[in-house]
Amino acid sequence: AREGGDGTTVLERVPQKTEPPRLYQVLMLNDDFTPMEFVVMVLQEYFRHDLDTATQIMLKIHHEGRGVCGVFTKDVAATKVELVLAAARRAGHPLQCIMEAA
Ligand code: NFA
Repeated sequence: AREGGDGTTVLERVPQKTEPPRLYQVLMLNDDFTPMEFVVMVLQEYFRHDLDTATQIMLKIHHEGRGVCGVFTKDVAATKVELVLAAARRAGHPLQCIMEAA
């Protein structure tokens, strides 16, 4: 806002130069030991997928080696990775979960 010279106030639009936040994919990697049911549970509990979608993602990981669980801002993605790894270790499974710039 600036003074108009005649006692009025002039409001001007300032160009917004903030970029949208970078996004990160959270992926899980296949292994030979983690039970399919555990992976499906993780996809439902931590990524809010329904049973059908979680099963499809799990099978994609199983067959292709990796699959996207979701796409998030950096802090949220990092937290998801930590939560998944903690749950897997707690359950005694070697499941791997990583994040990659989208
Ligand atoms: N490959 C695992 C099995 O046959 C299942 C699995 C799927 C593990 C996706 C990790 C990720 N029990």
